[in-house]
Amino acid sequence: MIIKPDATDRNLIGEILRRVEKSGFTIRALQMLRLTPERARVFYAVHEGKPFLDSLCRFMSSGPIVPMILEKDNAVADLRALIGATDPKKAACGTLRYDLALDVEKNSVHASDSGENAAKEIGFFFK
Ligand code: 3AN
Repeated sequence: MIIKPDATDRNLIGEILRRVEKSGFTIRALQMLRLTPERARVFYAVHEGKPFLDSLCRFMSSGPIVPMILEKDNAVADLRALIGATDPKKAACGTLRYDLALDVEKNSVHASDSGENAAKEIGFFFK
């Protein structure tokens, strides 16, 4: 999972970690860093060609982010249920994005969408 710049900017790191831990996830590693736009583009390579990619890379490099490694049985599905849909307007009531996200781009958190992508994304941020 990654806490995105819109959330670090609004002092929501603690609130997000509280929700994640309360939902049964164990934080195994965590750091705070700032990406360059070029590094953000490598991270979001799957979105190459999408109209929102340039703006997304500018946003993801606009301030500090907090990538972390989370552990739980069924972690991928459970985390996506906790955070809600990509667009907070479509996210279910009570989900993290429903409560905290600003819009479809500034949606406060990123979560891996499969075990395979989680392994890749962990390798991107952690040795
Ligand atoms: P999720 O983060 O829910 O897995 P993805 O992987 O489809 O969503 O999209 C990656 C990121 O790209 C989103 N978190 C969001 O910041 C941005 N994004 C996705 N769709 C749009 C869109 N239609 N307009 C603007 N930004 C978008």
